[in-house]
Amino acid sequence: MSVSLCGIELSNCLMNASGCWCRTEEELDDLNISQSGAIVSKSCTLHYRKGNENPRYHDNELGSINSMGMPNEGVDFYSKYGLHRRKPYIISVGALSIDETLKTLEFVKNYDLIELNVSCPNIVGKPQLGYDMVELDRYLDIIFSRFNLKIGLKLPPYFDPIHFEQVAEIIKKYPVKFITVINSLGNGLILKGDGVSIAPKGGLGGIGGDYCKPIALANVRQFYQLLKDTDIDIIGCGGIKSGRDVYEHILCGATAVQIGTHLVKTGTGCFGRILNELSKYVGDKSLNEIRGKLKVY
Ligand code: RRO
Repeated sequence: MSVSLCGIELSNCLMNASGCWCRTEEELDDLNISQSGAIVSKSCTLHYRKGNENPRYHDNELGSINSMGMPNEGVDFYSKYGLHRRKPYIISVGALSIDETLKTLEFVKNYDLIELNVSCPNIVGKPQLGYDMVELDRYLDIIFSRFNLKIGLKLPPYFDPIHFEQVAEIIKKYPVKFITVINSLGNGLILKGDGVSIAPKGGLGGIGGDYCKPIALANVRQFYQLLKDTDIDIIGCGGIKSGRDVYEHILCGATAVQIGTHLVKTGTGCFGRILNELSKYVGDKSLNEIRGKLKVY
């Protein structure tokens, strides 16, 4: 079940999605002793950030909605946590302004990989960078010209073939190590009774869980095909709650996967159960043999 992600050995292909069970020291400690193959931190900023007003998370039987607003302890905390971990550690950095991202990256230490989050849908007044091709290109140009770090990108869901092509072309210009697809489906709405279920932005928030799986699989698949001639790894994220879901992400081209809503709902025990289920689909093959082998007509 072990995999190599960007040259780093993981005991298995499962990890948490950034934002899920990874903000506080207690949560990170839970991940550290869980059966996940790696830990991903909450997307961090230069300083502590309170985030949006409550209630800001709600779930139902099909998934979740959140508008957390990137609450986090600040980069120094997540960097220092890297000293304690006993498995590969990915620090997620929230891409707010370019100036802040540059300053934050200066402070990132004690990590294996950086996941640059260019897709948070919940910052009031700030569009998702991943949907602005010109700005994304400019942003990456500045970052990669200043830093020689192992950086991957957390991308928003794309829906149109032309957007997949445009993003893939931008990514290929830079030494991007991996992409994580997808972040939550931005600005959805889940009702609770006759009203909204969360407070910020009039109830709009990022949608996770079962709602996301078909879109996540399509994003993994499309980027797998478009990035075939590179060594950029793909981390699948969206709608994973069983071994079968992981298997589907790997068939579409994922090297590793992240678990979000299901982890929040059920806790870190889900990693062991999902691994057990996955082993039945994988049999005596390696994950490398299965990756990308989606059958098509
Ligand atoms: O903190 C959040 O509101 C949040 C972030 Br940074 C993100 O990338 N995706 C999401 O659904 N919520």
